[in-house]
Amino acid sequence: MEKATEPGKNEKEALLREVQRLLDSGIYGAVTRTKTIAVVGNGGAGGNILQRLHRMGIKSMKNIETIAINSDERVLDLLKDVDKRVLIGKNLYEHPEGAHGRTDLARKMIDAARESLEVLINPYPVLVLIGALGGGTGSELMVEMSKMGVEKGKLVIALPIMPFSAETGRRALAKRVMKRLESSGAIIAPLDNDMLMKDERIRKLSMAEAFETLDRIIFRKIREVQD
Ligand SMILES: Nc1nc2c(ncn2[C@@H]2O[C@H](COP(=O)(O)OP(=O)(O)OP(=O)(O)O)[C@@H](O)[C@H]2O)c(=O)[nH]1
Ligand SMILES: [Mg+2]
Repeated sequence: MEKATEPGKNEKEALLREVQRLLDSGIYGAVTRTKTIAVVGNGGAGGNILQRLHRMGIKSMKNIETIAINSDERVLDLLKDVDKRVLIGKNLYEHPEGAHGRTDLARKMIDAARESLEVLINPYPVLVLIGALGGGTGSELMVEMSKMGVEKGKLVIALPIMPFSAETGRRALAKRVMKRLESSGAIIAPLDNDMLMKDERIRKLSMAEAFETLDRIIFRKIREVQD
């Protein structure tokens, strides 16, 4: 990662323009002012889950738009099916590659992109936030996007995922982040990767298959929100 510099005005304006372009594109125009739900994938896990929800047919639900936000350019570029992909951190790094588990760094990247993120969520009265806690970007985005949405009077439903207990440091960080998320005013439906270790049948699956069982739970929860 290159050395951080102060965010330049031009780069901020470029991100704002990019977000405006995203909003002007795609199905957005057709469904403006209908009750569109933004399903937002935050950080690495959030984005990957969102991409898998596309494979599971999330777009067959009405009035859903998907948005992935991450500070890892390469990971974000892989999410081909997601409606809108928003890279943060470009104000601070030429090629942002995540926050390396550092919430302070993630917070800086979010602060530099705050204006654009506010514009991004503006059209949607309902936000469903997905992301795992314990890393840098997803943790901070879950908290900050929740607060931002609630402050703007939106219905915010957060689906935070606790990391495995075996990830000791991450689990401890996730617990602290969860407390902050709880005071954001969002409706919270927590999920836990440990759940995948407890079930005998799931334990026999590969990691990818195990994650898919959690994806299916998330899929069902989004359908409940949509109904
Ligand atoms: N259920 C589920 N959990 C995941 C998945 N991928 C990662 N995780 C969990 O998510 C936690 C956080 O990791 P990431 O989402 O990659 O972290 P990040 O938000 O990108 O944070 P930084 O890379 O530090 O900026 C991990 O410790 C895992 O426990 C996934 O596909 N499904
Ligand atoms: Mg990451």
